[in-house]
Amino acid sequence: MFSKILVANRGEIAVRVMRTAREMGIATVAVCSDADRDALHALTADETVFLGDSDPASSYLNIDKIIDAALKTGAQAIHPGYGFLAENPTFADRVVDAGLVFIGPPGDVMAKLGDKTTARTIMSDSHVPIIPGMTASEADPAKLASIAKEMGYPVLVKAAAGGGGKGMRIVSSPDSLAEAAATCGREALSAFGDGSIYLEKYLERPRHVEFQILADTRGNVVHLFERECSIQRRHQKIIEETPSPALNPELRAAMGEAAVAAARAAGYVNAGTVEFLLDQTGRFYFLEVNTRLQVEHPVTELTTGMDLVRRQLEIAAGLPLPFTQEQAQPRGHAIECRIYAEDPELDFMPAPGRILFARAAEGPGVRFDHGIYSGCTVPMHYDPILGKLIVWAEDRPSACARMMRALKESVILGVRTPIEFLLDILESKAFRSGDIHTWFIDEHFPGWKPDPSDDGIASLGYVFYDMVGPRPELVAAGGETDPEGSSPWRTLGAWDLAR
Ligand code: MV4
Repeated sequence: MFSKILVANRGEIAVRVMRTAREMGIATVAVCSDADRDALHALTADETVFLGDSDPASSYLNIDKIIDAALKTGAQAIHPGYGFLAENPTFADRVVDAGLVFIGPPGDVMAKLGDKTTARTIMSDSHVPIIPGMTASEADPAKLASIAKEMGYPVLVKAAAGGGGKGMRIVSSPDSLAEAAATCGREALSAFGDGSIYLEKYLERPRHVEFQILADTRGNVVHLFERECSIQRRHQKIIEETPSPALNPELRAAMGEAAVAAARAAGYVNAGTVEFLLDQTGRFYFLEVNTRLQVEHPVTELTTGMDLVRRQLEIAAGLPLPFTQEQAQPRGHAIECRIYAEDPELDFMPAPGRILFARAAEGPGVRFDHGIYSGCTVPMHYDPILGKLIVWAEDRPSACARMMRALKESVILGVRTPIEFLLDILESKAFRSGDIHTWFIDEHFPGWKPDPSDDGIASLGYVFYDMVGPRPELVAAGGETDPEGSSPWRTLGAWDLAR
C-alpha cells in the first residue's frame, strides 16, 4: 500500500479522501490555491502545497504544478476527487508518465468513455441496451434529417464530447433540426473543443438510475447496486438515494449485470458509475459512464457498509477486490442532500461568502461530509458545495424522517443554503410516494421560493444556546415568560446576518 498520497482537489471531497487515507495509515498531501489557504482541506492534510492564484487554471487544473507537488513531497499516488482533473485522460496519463499512480481508471479507458459515440458503440457491441439512436457523429443536415425521420420525433441532439447534460437540444419537428444541430455543434466546439454531434431518440420523463461499479486490475468486476438520482434541477443533482423506489429485485439484477458488462466491455479499472435512463415501462438504457468517485457515493457506503475510497486505494495499489458479488448485500435505505452556498430567492444562484457559524447535525444514522467550519470563507472561484448530509435508516419512510430531523438540526449562518427547499421536497407527498423522475422539480416545485413568514427554524435554538446561554423561559421556569415566545431569529437578528 502507498505510504503517502496527494489529493488533487479541494473542499468536502478532499477532506473525505484524506479521512480514509488517515485511517489506513497513509500520509496526505493537500494542494491549495490562494483563496484556499485557510480552507478545511488545506488544514486537514499532513502537508499542504501552495499551487498559486485562485483561478482554477493556475491551481486545481494545473497539471504541471500538481505533478510537481507530488514529486517534491514524495507522494506515490494522486487521488483526483471529482470535477477539476478527475476525468481528464491527459492528466491520468501524465501522472503515470511521472512514475506515479493515478487513483482512477487508465487514461485510454477514460478517453474512450468520454466520447459518447465511442461509448455507445462499445456498449452496443457488448449487448448493453443503449438509447435508440446513432453510434457515430454526423454533420450533414440531410443525413441527420433522414435518420431523425426514421427514428421518429422528438429527437435529442447531443454533443459527442458532452455529458452530464451539457450540450443537448430537444428537437420536436423536422423544421428545427438543422438549426439545432448547427447550434449544438458550435456550442460543443467552444465548450469541449470538439463540435461532433449525434442523435438519440428523446425519452420523456425518464428516471436517472446509476450503478456503482468496482473493477480491480485482476479482471474482477462487481457492482454495488444503484443510486436513484432523478431529483435534480438544471442537471444539478439535489437529492440522491438508494435503493431506488423504481427497482424490483429482477430489474436490479438485470441492470446490475448490464453495468458489470459495460465495465468489462470498456476494460474498466477502479471505481466508476454506469448511468442508465429508465423509462415508465421499466425499460432501461445505458447513458454514460462516470469515470470517477461521485459526489453521491456515500449513500452506497452506508447501505453496503463499504468504504469506497479504501477500495479505490486498494485497487490502485494492485490489490484484488476483497469480496465477491454474492458477498455484497445492501441493507436499509440511505438518502443524501447536497448543501450548497446558493440563494433560493435568486433562483439558486451561487452565493459564496463567509460562514459565520456552522453546526452539523448529529445523532443516529447521520453523516455530514463537508469542507467548512465556523469562520471559513466559501470562495467565489469554485463550485459552492459546502457539504452533503447523508442519513441511513431501516426503510425509506424512516430515512425521510431522519433526513428531515437532520436538516432541522443543521445550522449554517452567513451564506444562504437550500435547506428549507430540501425540507419541502422531503415533506411532499410526491417525494414520499417515490414517483420521482427527471422533471420532478419542474412539475412539483416550479418557481419555489422560501416562505417569508417562516422566521424560526427549530435548529436556531442551538445557536441561541451557544451564543447567549439557555433560553429565558427555561431560566425563568414557573415564572413569567415572554408573551411573544422566544424566536432566536428575533432575538439575535440572525435572519439579517444570513442575508
Ligand atoms: C437524455 C434524456 C432523454 N432522452 N437522453 C441529461 C444528462 C445527460 N447525462 C443525459 N441527460 C438526458 N439524456 C435521451 N435520449 C434526458 C436527459 C435528462 C436527464 C438525465 C439524467 C438526469 C437528469 C436529466 C434531466 C433532464 C434530461
